[in-house]
Amino acid sequence: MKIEKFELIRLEMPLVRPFRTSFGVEYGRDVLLLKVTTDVGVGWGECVSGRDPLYSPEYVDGSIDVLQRFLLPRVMAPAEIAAEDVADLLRPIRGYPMAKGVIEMALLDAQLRNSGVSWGQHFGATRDTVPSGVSVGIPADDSMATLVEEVKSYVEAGYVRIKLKIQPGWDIEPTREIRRLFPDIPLQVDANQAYTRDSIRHLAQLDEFNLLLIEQPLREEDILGHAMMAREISTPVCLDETVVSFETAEQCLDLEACAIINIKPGRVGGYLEAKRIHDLCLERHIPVWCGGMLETGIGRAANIAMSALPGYTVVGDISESARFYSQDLTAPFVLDEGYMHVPTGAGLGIEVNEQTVASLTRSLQTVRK
Ligand code: OSB
Ligand code: MG
Repeated sequence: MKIEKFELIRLEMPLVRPFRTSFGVEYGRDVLLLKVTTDVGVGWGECVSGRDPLYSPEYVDGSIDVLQRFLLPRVMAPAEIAAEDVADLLRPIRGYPMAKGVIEMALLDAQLRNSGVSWGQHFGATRDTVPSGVSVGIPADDSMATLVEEVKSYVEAGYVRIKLKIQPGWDIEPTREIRRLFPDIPLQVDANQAYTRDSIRHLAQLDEFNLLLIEQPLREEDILGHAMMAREISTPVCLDETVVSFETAEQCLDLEACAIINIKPGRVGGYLEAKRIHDLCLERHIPVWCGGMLETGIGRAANIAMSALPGYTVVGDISESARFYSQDLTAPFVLDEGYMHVPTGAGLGIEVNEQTVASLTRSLQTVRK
């Protein structure tokens, strides 16, 4: 492919309700899209960095800066490029997996659209629908009634798995209450690094609730601490933030720091790296699932397709557009009896509504070759 230009499009997308985790509250998402124009057509990518560096060190202004200063110039240097070349070309630049991943995503979309191959076909999807789970934030008013109301609405909508966000002071009791009211629903919790090794005995109290997993209880760097916790509690430990690459995934498995991995393509530098981690886990019989980063329909399309790969045996954070947005940037993704349909069109298989994008755009920068 020959790149003609990149467009960095930054939008403000209001959330249908505030999303509160152990690291903060979000009222709207600061969305960064990357549109590439090439000699074979156009491609879209969605960068999953957040407004502030709270989930990971990367944040939207940082992603934009590193894209403009270092990443886009490097991918535009060769006369021709394929999506498969991007990771190696960008390896000398440290960090910024989300910014790197969005370049690869946009180029792969252009490439696949041109060859008539869907995201799912390209990566080896084996199913045409995937089960849908939903991540439930900590209530803005700290009230159990609010949590119960929200969970109830998702169960009624058909979600087949519920994930509760927890933090010190909001953990055992809310989980107990949701388990009491929904004795059979597949349930899991996510701490986003909010605990220390001193909390292992405390978190062992979750063992009685028959949870699918506990996600990222300790600091990102604390692989050993997770291995210690995994030995002391019966709830399976799942890692999210810790797994920033194939190599960290391999170390976590070798050290038995987790029994399950949440693969977020943006966090590991893109969908190709996500596929490598999937393959490793499949070979080692470690179940994986696809996490979410409040994606619009653009990122959601790709995540749904990845979730249809054979190793994704745990329900992902694959909710419908309306879970986060009243107006999506694509035709809305909707639940069909608890399942989402894997897009079948070429590339991401979605059409971006450019009018909606334009109406929500706060800044647009064009980088030409
Ligand atoms: O830890 O999984 C997480 C959202 C933003 C940042 C981190 C996380 C999340 C979620 C939302 O849990 C998942 C989704 O997009 O449905
Ligand atoms: Mg998580």
